Amino acid sequence: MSRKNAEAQFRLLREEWGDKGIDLDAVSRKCMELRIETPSWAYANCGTRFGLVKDPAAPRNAYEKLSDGAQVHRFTGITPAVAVHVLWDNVPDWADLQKHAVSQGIRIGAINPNLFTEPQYKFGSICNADPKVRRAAVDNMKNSVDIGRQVGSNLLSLWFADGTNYPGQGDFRRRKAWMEQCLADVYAHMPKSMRMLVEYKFFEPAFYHTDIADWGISTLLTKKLGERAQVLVDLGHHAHATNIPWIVSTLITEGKLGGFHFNDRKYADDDLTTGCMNPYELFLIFNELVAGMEDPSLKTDFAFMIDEMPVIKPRIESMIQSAVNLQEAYAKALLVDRAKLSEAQDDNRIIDAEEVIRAAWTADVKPILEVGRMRKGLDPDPLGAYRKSGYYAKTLKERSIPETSRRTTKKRMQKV
Ligand code: PSV
Ligand code: MN
Repeated sequence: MSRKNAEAQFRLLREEWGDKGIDLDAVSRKCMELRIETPSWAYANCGTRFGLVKDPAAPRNAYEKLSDGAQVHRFTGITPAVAVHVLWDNVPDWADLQKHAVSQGIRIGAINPNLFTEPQYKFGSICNADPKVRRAAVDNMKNSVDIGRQVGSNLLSLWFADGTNYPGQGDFRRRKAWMEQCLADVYAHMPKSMRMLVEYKFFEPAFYHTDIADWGISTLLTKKLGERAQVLVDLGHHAHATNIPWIVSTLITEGKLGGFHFNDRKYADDDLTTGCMNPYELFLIFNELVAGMEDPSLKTDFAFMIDEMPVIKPRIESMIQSAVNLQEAYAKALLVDRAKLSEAQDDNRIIDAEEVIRAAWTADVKPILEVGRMRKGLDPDPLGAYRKSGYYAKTLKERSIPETSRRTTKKRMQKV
């Protein structure tokens, strides 16, 4: 849509929603204040267990991953941080990597220690029967806490592949005790400004049981640990038909919703573009988030992160799509007439309640977001503007040169 058309449409919508008591200028502003982290691992070459899908323009090290992440922020204006995986993104000097990020207009976000790739974790990390492996896992997490301290990141994001494949393979009770001890040790090492987010996933890589399989066990663990330990909800980590909006609402009331790994799926943990399959569910999740944020009796601070693997899509474009889809879901949730909804709920007027939700869900929010971007000096169409920027062609050319022949990045790189 042209800039003029967007403005004209926005004015019409502003009048329409203004009559219903909703301030579209505020909605547009809030949507531009949304903050979402993108994952460093989504920019790199990634694949499935059937093989790696290579992109010749893919970043070759952590510096280049952050440069790519900066592009998403440059065009969307809402993704100013990139989450890093300690191991996949290892660099000799994290402060230098942060300096690079800042020079690109972004920063390092959540620190994710990797507790599953190395051979020592074959039988698990914090639930491993071998105390030496549990110690290594704790040290690895403490190292991530220290990296966070160094770069000024306040989020330690934890996911454990721990589980068993066969009945009888492990002792559930002993594993739970080991897990609690290890996490308490790491929690005590965190500075007061840091939060620990504990992610759950019901299966994979383990196929019989997983030690942190659902939000129930994450909540139990984080409650025992303390206020700065919270649950991380990854949208791909539930059985089908699980009501995620309800989980979200419940966690908010308990002060235990720490953040999200946004993505979408058709089958299991597909890690597809956020909002590509179940946009209505995404909107319903945001509906609960907004309800929670607008409730003065609740304390909320959600870390919004994307966790995707754009295996066959151009990575930066895919991230822009996800960020925009998230912004649309948020915009729609801000349009829900909460007073009207509450009245209909109290009177058991089911159809009226549902119609309030549907009025927001079916609203055209594109002009609201386009105007919001223009007011921030951005192009109203982030994907189109990125495509026109020529960044992909530029990196394709640069990154086709073997890295060993490039002095600067070679010095910095340790592991892709
Ligand atoms: C596990 O499936 C997960 O969702 C965790 O967040 C990991 O850190 C991430 O994917 C990348 O493998
Ligand atoms: Mn995840």
